[in-house]
Amino acid sequence: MTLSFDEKLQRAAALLRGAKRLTVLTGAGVSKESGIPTFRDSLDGIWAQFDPMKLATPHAFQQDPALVWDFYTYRLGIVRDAKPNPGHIALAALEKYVGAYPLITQNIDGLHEAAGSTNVIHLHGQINRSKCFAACQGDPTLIDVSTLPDKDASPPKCPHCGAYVRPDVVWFGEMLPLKELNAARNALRCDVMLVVGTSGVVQPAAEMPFTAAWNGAQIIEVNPERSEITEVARVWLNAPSGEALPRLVALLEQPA
Ligand code: BJW
Repeated sequence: MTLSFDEKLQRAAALLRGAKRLTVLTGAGVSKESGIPTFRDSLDGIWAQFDPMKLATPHAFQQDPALVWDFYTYRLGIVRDAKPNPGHIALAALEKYVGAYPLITQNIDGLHEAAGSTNVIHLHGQINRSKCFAACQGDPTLIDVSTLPDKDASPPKCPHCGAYVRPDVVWFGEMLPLKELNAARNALRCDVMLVVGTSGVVQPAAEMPFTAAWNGAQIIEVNPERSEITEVARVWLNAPSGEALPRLVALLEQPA
């Protein structure tokens, strides 16, 4: 039976109303309506313009630190100009109805906190932070670049050991930060998982909805396009998150 979009919204709202433990997983799609490009959209995705193997691996940084640093400085500029969109705001407002819940994000832009979400788990780091490439004082050795004498260098050097400073993001082939990874894995013991704006191709985030479903969770997906997650979704809201999420949260304000 094919449900209308309104019926799917009602079904998703019913799942959220009944949730005892909700977890949310987000990807680049949730920030697209804030003007931050996704990675894999075929026309305007970041990887359609730039080669990830030349820009988002430790090897790439060792080969050409200036190129990689400049790429992230350019993207930091986009992030600094961006504001949370109605999708981020709806996810923060959801806490009013279900209480504070773990929000696992692959995004590095900080827009969930800017919208007011209180329990954000950053799986892939944060672009507005920098750290020593050599992790000389432990992992991560965070560096406040604005205080460095060579802050305009591309890239600046670590004040402790002289290694290059790099963005505090997770590149391909790198381990995810252990504390965040453990927090995310604990959050997979939930009864409802809302998955928003991810293609579901990058591990280990991609396996998380499948693990949650295996643990008994009902999966709600918000994504205008079919993704690797759609097959496990109980409800697929095929619309942009800036439209679908405010409508979903508005339904929670009404009596069931
Ligand atoms: C909307 C919308 C709207 C549009 N509303 N939705 C085989 C070979 C080599 C490596 C591997 C391999 N198999 C597995 C690996 C490991 C690798 C991996 O998964 N690779 C795959 C690509 C194959 N993973 C890793 O390396 C990870 N580490 C790891 O596994 O460690 C263990 C290990 C260590 C050593 C050796 C072996 C294992 C680390 C992954 C790090 C990912 N980093 C990036 C860059 C971060 C920094 C930066 O920003 O530059 O993270 S890559 C990029 O992809 C970024 C994202 O967080 C991540 C996920 O992307 P996301 O969010 O899903 O975005 P898109 O663009 O893919 O999708 C957007 C979606 O939104 C689409 O579905 C749209 O339809 C939708 N959308 N508009 C809602 N308005």
